[in-house]
Amino acid sequence: MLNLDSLLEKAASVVIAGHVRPDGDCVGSCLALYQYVCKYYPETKTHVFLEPIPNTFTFLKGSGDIAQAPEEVWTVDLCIALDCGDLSRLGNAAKFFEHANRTVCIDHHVSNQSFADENEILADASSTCELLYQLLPKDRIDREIAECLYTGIVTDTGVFQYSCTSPDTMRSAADLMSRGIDYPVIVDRVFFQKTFLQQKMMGRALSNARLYEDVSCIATVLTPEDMAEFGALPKHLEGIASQLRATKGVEVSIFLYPLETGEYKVSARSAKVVDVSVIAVKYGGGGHVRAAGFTMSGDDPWAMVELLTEDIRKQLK
Ligand SMILES: [Mn+2]
Repeated sequence: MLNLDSLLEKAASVVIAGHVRPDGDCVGSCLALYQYVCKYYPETKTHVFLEPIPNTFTFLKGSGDIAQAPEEVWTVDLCIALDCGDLSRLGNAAKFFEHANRTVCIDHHVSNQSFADENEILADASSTCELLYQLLPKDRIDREIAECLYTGIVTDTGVFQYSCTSPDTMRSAADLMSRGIDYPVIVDRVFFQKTFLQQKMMGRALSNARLYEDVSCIATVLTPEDMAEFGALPKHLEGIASQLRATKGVEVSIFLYPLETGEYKVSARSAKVVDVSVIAVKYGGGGHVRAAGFTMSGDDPWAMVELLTEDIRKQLK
């Protein structure tokens, strides 16, 4: 297994970064490692670069130190990418990765091609936070680090519900619970609480949904008009893809929403049979067997859905 301490001991400067549009596993793993480096390597110049994080995660220690990767790049001794399936998904922080003296990648995306000098990729791990928990010395995980790791595990397992949840996941989470974290509050904040605007967007997304019974698929689209009507941003759409997937009798759920670039972001989920990561990779995205994402361009999002139902049909044959 990757020995993080042997790398950190030699590094005078460290940049920690995660994927664009950071989720709970990305924020949790980056902040857990950031706190670890700050606490045990106080002399090291440490930065954590992420795109703006959802407000949900601002309760985690160190979140106030997160910055967006600056335009001007400098060379650091060590750049660590977390929860990031490929280099381009690091966004602006990719430049720091490319200029770093040494690079590390810690990730659980099945599509990860091991793009760093040192890679710890475990597709069987529920989350990057579970993997990072395995890598960190247990006697050095304090309550605040445990909060970050637990948050990431809760996010990526849907509160220990998805099939990525293993006995090892539960053992890791159990140990983290024993470190004094307020786990009911974390679960409620991270997974269940929604703002009024988020609830309204959920309602609109569900009422727009269409059922494609021949391929056991439910799909929905939020249009730029839907977004404008409520003044909604992509960050207000958390949880919609999972809610769709919970439709009885449905194998695949597809959720499309517009990005500022004019493209559509596609979130795909599956229940048992279809490997949505295969579909995601076909369109230049990535992810996991049961949850994957990518972008598509065009004017007619429902035509994109039609295209995707053909990809599903091929797998169902
Ligand atoms: Mn993850």
